[in-house]
Amino acid sequence: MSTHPQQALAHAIRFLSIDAIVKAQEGHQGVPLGMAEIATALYTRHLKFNPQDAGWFDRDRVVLSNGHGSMLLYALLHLTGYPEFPIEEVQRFRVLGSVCEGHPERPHGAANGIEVTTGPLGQGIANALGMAVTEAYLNARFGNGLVDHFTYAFVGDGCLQEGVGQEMISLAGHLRLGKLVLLWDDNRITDDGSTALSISEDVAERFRVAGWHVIEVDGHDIEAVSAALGAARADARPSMLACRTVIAKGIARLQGQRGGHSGRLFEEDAQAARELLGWTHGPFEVPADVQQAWRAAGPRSPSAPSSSAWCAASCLPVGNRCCWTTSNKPCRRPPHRAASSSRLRSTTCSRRCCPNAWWAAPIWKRPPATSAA
Ligand SMILES: Cc1ncc(C[n+]2csc(CCOP(=O)(O)OP(=O)(O)O)c2C)c(N)n1
Ligand SMILES: [Mg+2]
Repeated sequence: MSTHPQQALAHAIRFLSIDAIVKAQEGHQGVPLGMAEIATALYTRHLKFNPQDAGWFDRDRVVLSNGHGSMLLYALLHLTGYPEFPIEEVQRFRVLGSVCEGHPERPHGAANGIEVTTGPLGQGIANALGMAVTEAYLNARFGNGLVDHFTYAFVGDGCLQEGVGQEMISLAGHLRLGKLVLLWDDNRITDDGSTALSISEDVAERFRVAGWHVIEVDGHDIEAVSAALGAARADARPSMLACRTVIAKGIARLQGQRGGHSGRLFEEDAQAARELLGWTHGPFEVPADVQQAWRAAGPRSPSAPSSSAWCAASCLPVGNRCCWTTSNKPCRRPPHRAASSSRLRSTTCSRRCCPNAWWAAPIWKRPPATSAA
């Protein structure tokens, strides 16, 4: 196993997932164990987010299209410090009423870090496409100072076998949605067994011919995944990282096999994984240095992300009036609420302080083609 300095961060995802699944006596370990390094690279090096302000408008979006791997998301939300995901909730994985449900559920009320309800394979990548279209439109309309975020989606083999997946590939390539990045868990296994049983085409090639930027990478190499994410963000085309992974990595009895998807895990598997990976900590225990490194991931994000900081930076005051409020007080509501759909359609703004340029900007146009790498 790798001696990368961040390897313990990935293992924290692994062992929280194993412990929660053993306790629940069911769950899908294949995704969190196979994508732990990918998620570590994304959240600690690239993602713009603020656990203390989960609904901050200009946050990067993360969609778990392979929603059966929900423990990946819950472990991340716990480790990075989202208040609704204390360790007690992780321990209640799959218990009725827990926020850690079998598949992620976006709450009706305040944002908690789950961007969208996922479960039907492929649906999440269509959701991610919609989010990326929205960002591109609002970015063109309001400018980088106000709207400038990426949409990342974790996707599995199953998502890319669904019809909706192909529609998404086609439209995102056509629209050149450069801020859409898919992270494909290319483990060549589904719950039916090897993907060779059901698909023989070159999946990455489908993306290439649709105008995507495709990078093939070892999904267990944190450094390589991080470099690929950097390249993805710099490219004007939508990007797909084909991350070669081993399903259920760390569970010797099941890894790389069909049973890795969701075969029942027992205490003995958890113990064997601890020995295999050199994890000396007890169930649901995250060592302080690892916990600290995870907690630093959100504040590390650029732009001091929070609704108030972002709003203060985005509002252009006239006198001491704030663009998004009628009072002299600082912004209370982020513009996405003030900018209702009817106002978005209008080309003029009733607020004195709002630059007409924002509203008069032409609706989003497809970016020009760039030369293929
Ligand atoms: C539309 C749809 N059909 C079937 C399922 C049931 N299902 C859940 S996971 C899964 C297999 C997914 O395989 P993959 O994406 O490769 O996940 P992995 O086994 O790698 O975790 C299936 C068929 C589903 N969730 N949605
Ligand atoms: Mg798979």
